[in-house]
Amino acid sequence: MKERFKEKADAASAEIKNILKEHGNKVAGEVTLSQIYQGMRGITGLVTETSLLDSQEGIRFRGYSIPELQQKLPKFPDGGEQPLPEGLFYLMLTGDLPDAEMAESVTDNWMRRSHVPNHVFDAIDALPLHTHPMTMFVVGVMALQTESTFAKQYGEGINKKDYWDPVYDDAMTLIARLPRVAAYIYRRKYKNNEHIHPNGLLDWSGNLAHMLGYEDKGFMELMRLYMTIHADHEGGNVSAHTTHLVGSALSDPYLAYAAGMNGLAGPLHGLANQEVIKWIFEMQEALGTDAPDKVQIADYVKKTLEEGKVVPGYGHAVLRKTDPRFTAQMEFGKKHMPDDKLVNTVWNIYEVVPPILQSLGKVKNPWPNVDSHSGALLVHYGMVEYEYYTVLFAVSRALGVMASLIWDRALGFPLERPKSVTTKLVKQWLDGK
Ligand code: FCX
Repeated sequence: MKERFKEKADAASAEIKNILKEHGNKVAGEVTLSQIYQGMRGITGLVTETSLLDSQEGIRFRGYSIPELQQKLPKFPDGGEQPLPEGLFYLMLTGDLPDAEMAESVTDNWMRRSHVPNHVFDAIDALPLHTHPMTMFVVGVMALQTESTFAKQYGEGINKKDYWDPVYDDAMTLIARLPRVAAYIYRRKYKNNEHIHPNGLLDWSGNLAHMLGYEDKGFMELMRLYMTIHADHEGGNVSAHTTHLVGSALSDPYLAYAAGMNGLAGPLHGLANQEVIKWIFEMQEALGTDAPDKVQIADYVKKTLEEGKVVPGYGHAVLRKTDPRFTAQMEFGKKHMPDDKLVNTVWNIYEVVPPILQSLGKVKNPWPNVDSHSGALLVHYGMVEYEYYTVLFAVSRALGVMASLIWDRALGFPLERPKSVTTKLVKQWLDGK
């Protein structure tokens, strides 16, 4: 994989140099004052090679939609139907679809790198048990940073042409170690601090499921799907953009990823997956039923809005249709648990919420995003500890942001530093000064 990547990156680097030489002054868009003040929506200002988001169609990874990935990526040998995220990582990094052998070599590589040093567990253990799992996770990642090859080689004076190499090494090691760190947090916080040794015969996601304590083959398949669909969502979302931005200061991959995951831990981004289940549980309690009907759901949604809160799991900064990551999970639910009450409630919410949000007249996308479905599938298999859910999102997101960070360094992208203004200056512009 590494050699293939290097070939591709050298070719892409030469191509980009030529594009910039010939067309560097081409105007790619204009910026309005509203965009400057309102979250830079729609401003193109980043290059991210691993995936591209279309507002109508959803995400494509190197040109492949989620259904195409489910069809074309290698599966786990014992009758697996969901794609192996190892294959997705290979695809995002090299641009090529891997065969089963290539995906397996990624699994083996990560298994070899997966030993987590003891001080990482000590750092997590130093936190009180009520600490949020995402805080524990980021502390664990920061403790892993002691192992950074990039930080070490930079300190020794590496040539900038070679930055990508230790970044590749760090990215691979970091991804390899995350399942153990994530499982350790889960077992410490919720399962009496009783830990489960890795199983070297399993794939990256299957082994995560095993170390979490879930041996059900359905849960392992869910983890493969989950780790694939949450991996990447082009470059402008908070976690990907932050990782890229911090990495541009030549902070090593551990520092950059930890920064990105602090962004994922926000309720408008990845934490929405815990908020959805929390909100549904609260609704069930308020209504005194675990199977509310559509009228009851509609009333509860209106109450949520009247209290000045968002409906978690709905809306998106870029998407304007139902998220295909939602649809992939709905199909998984229809196949594996069609009669599950909570999953059916998620589907009823899907029928009720969009028209209500549309009627507000200000919500640009009334449709569900990835987070509105994921929790109900986890609850089905017994994982009810919803505060933990964003950690699973974070493990998956490492695949996309690390593949992109390797590309960033291979393409020699510089320090990111956009211009900011003051309102005083804006008023001077408006006065024509
Ligand atoms: N419920 C209630 N109001 C909503 C809403 C929702 N689900 N989604 C958007 N709105 C509101 C906004 O709060 C804003 O109100 P305001 O003008 O009074 O401030 C207005 O509609 C316009 O916002 P809009 O332009 O449509 O959306 P943004 O691009 O600003 O924000 C997010 C996008 C995702 C942040 C927004 O839709 C939201 O808060 N959704 C709920 C949280 C969520 O599910 N986040 C997960 C997103 C994603 F999938 C992920 O990162 O994991």
